[in-house]
Amino acid sequence: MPDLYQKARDILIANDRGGYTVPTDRLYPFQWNWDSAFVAMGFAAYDIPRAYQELERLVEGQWSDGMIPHIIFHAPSDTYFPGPSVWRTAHTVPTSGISQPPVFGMAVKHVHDAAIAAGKPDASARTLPLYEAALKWHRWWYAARDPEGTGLVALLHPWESGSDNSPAWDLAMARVPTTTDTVIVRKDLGHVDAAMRPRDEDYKRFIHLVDTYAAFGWDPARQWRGAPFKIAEVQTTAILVKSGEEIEKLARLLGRHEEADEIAAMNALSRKALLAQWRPALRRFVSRDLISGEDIHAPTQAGFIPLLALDLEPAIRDAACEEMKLWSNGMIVAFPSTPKDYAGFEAKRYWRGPSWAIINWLLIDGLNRNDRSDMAEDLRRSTVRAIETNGFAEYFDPLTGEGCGGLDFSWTAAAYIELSGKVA
Ligand code: 9WN
Repeated sequence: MPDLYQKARDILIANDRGGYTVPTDRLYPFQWNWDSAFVAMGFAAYDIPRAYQELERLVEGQWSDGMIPHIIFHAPSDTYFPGPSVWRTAHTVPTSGISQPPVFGMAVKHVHDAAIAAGKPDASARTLPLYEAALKWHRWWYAARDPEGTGLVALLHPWESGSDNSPAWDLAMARVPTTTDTVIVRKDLGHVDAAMRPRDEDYKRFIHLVDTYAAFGWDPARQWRGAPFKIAEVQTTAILVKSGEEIEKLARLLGRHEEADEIAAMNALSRKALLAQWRPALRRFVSRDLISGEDIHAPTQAGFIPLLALDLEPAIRDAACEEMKLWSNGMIVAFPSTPKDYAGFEAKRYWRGPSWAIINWLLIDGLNRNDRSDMAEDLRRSTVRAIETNGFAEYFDPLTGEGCGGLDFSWTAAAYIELSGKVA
């Protein structure tokens, strides 16, 4: 077995906390939602029961209204802020009160397929409750985060995007007050260089939003009415549709035909809405700020994630691909979360420029879907090379290739297992 493949597996073992995987030691000491979905797909390559378990443990945090929160606090830890006492949610396994990109449906199908391919007799029985959890969660997205039925789901907190300090939120976040009821005690700066993290100003606004929604008792309707930050977002919607397609297939395999039709209708609505967010002059898709009513023009990787969920006509696909090539030009590690000629670009600051293996994973799937296997293969090779050269870092400086943020990172290990093409 090649060394790095083994190293990736060792990282997942080291980050195991009892059937769930923390993103990395100390910096992120709990179970994170989309991290675990990627990790489960990594496990599916060589340990199917453990892959199922990762998703089952995540579902322990699912709320009765269907939301799967972005953090599940299975066990206490004082190395992260904000912890359960800041979130003040009512769930019995303590959780945060917001969600994260719904990669879960993709993961359930991926693990199910691996279980079937391996001839596991209990595959469908073990998949069924996870499929049901996914369906409940998808219904939640449409009910709670698109109550007007537009097809684009909205985020009420930047942490819900998974791209916390993206330049896409700059204008919307500038309107969010910096006042908080909570004392902010940043723990992240004890683990990584402040130059790689969101700024204090960002944290004040992140926590202002948490305080606001906690005061609404985390009620989705009250949050929708009173949210100071509300973005109809293309990356999340595209991931929702891709997962929606996967759970629609599962519904049919499991004989749940009415549910399959219901899911297909949600997917179709969102596909149409996503396509309407294409901006030919920008050669990418854009999100919409629901408070200002305006398009968000700041350039970020999110503008290309819809390739994952849409079969684009050649003119649109080729324009998007040309733009992607422009952004990748001169990068040691593509794909930058913000292009280098944008004023807000910062090569090491988290979601303001760096490249992320899991984003590349999604883009590779999107390029393959749209018959651009040439570009997909380039991106796959460059992602694998970045990890082989710079280690299993949380993310990479696109200009130098330097590994940044947390080290021995679970989702980078999972991406390596998936993208390196190596097998145990
Ligand atoms: C807040 C765990 C998570 C990822 C996110 C990433 C970062 C948390 C933080 O770490 O966010 O959720 O405290 O910075 O932005 O995508 O899921 O890896």
